[in-house]
Amino acid sequence: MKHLLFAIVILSANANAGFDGKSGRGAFNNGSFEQDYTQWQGTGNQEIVTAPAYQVTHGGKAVLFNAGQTEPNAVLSQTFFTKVGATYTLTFDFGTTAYLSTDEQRLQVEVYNSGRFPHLHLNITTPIFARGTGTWYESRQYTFVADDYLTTLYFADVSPTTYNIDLLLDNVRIIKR
Ligand SMILES: [Ca+2]
Repeated sequence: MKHLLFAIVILSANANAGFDGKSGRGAFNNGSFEQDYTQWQGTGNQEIVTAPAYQVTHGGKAVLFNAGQTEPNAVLSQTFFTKVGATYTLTFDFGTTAYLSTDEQRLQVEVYNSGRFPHLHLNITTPIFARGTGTWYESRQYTFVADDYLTTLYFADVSPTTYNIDLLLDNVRIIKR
């Protein structure tokens, strides 16, 4: 009887667009940071910035890492429901804003399942270079196959320098194919 009850609870959670009221977790959400850090866990040197003071790629807000010559040490993650066996596309825009710099900013991207048997799907470090004074964005896209009902997307600012240069992130999308 206990097993039957468990199965019913899981089915109803899936029916409600994957939102679990108990854990507060749901489908991937707020990838454009328009609700600030809602759904995200963030530590280290990072903040929400708004247009037009900062260039963003979607809506009116983005995340800025290592601002004001602070150490690049930020970590930002979101855990969300996935369908076991489904293929997902992760897409995001990341940028650099700089003053008289051609230095590099570097973003580490990890995707791992966060259920009973933690397993890494993706671990990539991707660079973006400044071209003087201004702001430049690029997009990246990766795919992964979920093998758990909970998946975590993790970003880390692993930039080699902070001097007159910052890292931006916006418009993170996770789409089931
Ligand atoms: Ca945004």
